[in-house]
Amino acid sequence: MTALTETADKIKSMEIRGAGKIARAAAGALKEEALSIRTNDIKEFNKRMDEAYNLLYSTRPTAVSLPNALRAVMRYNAGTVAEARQAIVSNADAFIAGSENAVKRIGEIGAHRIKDGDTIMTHCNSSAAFSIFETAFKQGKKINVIATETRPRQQGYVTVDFLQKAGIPTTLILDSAVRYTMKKVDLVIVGADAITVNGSLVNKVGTSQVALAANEARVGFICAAETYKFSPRTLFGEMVEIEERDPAEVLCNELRMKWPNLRISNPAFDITPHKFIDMIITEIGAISPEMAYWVIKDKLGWELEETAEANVKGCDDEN
Ligand code: RUB
Repeated sequence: MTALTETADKIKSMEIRGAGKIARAAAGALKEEALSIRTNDIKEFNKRMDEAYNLLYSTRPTAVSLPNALRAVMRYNAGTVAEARQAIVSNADAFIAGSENAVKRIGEIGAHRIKDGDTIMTHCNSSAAFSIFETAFKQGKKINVIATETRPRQQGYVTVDFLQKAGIPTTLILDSAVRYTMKKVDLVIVGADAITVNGSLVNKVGTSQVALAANEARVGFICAAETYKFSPRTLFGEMVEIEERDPAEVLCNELRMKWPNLRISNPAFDITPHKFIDMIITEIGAISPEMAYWVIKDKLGWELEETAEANVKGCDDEN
């Protein structure tokens, strides 16, 4: 097993999970692959890198950070293998460092939104959301974080583990207790797998229910998202694919055999409409969801050009 296939397997099996970590791991795997390919033939090298790209791309479908990271690393135009290798290594290093800085900056910006004594609800496990909690706590704000269990993979336990290790007062609740508990909450902060061009949020299934409950209770709903989680392809009308996962995550084998005709649906993510989101905290600032178009256009402009070119090329091919 190579470093590349090992990373692809870990993303697929969710040993590496969470949109930011997936993106950084994929960037690192492309770098390792570039360093390990033994050829002086640039065509052969490019072919092997394309295969690596495709393998990583196919691991999980929803987190837009993954294709954005892969494309950022694969932006090279080289005549020799040495040049190509150098460009990939420097692109990957820049992406990973930029991503880590973005999470840190989101923590600093987001902490301004937290008041001393706030009770904050979160769902699933998000490094960007945790960065905000940790920064606010280190600033001396006395916060209490309510973490949902997040069935079926219990990412809430990961969140609880982070929070407890950081010494932050934490309460764990069942997903079904969100609405009942909302009356004690001052603010909701969640992460993102993707932000669409109209500012809607794709995140762990159940996020939209948390947002609805927050809206009903007039509780602010904030999303923490690095700009590489914004989806350029949604500008061209493409939808973000919602990952459908194994029914075995929902019901044990014994019960599935007992009810052989039972259908099980296990979507891993859902979509929170922009009207339920008060603010998106990015590394370039706290913005309203309506500004998603500008982030895609200005911050991911290069990505957009390439997507547009690909679309035009696709049309020509069909004509
Ligand atoms: C993880 C999830 C997280 C986002 C943001 O889903 O929905 O909220 O990925 O995380 P899964 P981060 O566990 O299925 O990957 O802020 O760490 O990028």
